[in-house]
Amino acid sequence: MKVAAFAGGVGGAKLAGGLQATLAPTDLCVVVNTADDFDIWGLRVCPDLDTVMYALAALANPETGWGIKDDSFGALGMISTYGEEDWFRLGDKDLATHILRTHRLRAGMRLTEVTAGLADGLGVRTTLLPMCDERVSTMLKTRAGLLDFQEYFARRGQKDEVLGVELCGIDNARIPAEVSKAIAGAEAIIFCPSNPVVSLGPILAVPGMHELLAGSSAPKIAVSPIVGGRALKGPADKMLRSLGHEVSATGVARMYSGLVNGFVVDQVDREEQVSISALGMHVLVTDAVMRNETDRERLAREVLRFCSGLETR
Ligand code: FO1
Repeated sequence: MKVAAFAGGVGGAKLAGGLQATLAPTDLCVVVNTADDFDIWGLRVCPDLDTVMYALAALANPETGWGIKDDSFGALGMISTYGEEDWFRLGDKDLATHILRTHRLRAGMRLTEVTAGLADGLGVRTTLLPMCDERVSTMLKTRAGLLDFQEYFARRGQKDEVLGVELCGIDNARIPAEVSKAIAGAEAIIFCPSNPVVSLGPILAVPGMHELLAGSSAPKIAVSPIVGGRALKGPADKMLRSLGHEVSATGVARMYSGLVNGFVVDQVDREEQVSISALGMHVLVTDAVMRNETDRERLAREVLRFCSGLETR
């Protein structure tokens, strides 16, 4: 089954890993959020692309979910010695990725091509695609002012209440041909359990994305990133609340209403089956929390089986 998956950071990377382990290598394409990307010390950093890439290359740091396992921080220590702030924890091996990415982008390659080259270098056979080649930046309205995403996320530790979200540059973003092709050719489209506002939100906001999805007759399913009223990881629950959404699987399903025809919830949220079905979605209730590799593969298999079932209905 040819699958296109939409993913943000750590939650998306986990399910992408499970899908990769389950599918034939040429059958999976992961489209990743790039609105968290930013520049630091002249380097272009793409945290979500790297989080997914390292997970698919079995290089991810198991403690954080982002960065590279067993990385060292010698360069960052030296940068700090020079008097720069070190709140964004870039490891030595990770730095190599950003140096090469920046070098290749400056040489005129598209982010799509650069990402393919880096993933290939790490032996990743899954197709990894940025949502667009243009620069898009998530900016968050808070009481402390308009914050750049990483300022909010990594520097200030997600403590600010998010009152609004702006996607700077989104109007100029274009769906890359590779993404159009992957979605048009997909036999299942999966929204990974990523933050619906700042991870999958930007992917869905690329002009033409809704139309592209609507043009596909493939089953489309989303996996809830909210379990028992809480985010599996990160600030999604706080963000949903402050932006006026219901903090529940149903709340997320509502945000994807008209975009997906299937929704996956955890056992603890089984009672929400009724409210989600009322949105016109088929519901799969399962153990949706991925604690380890076994969980990832099991969930991926169940999700794919769910998609096959929707196909034949
Ligand atoms: N997240 C943090 O909370 N603190 C960090 O210092 C940090 C460093 C970092 C370095 C490379 C990378 O690829 C990701 C990194 N992240 C860090 C994660 C990143 O900010 C978030 O995962 C995403 O942007 C949200 O999906």
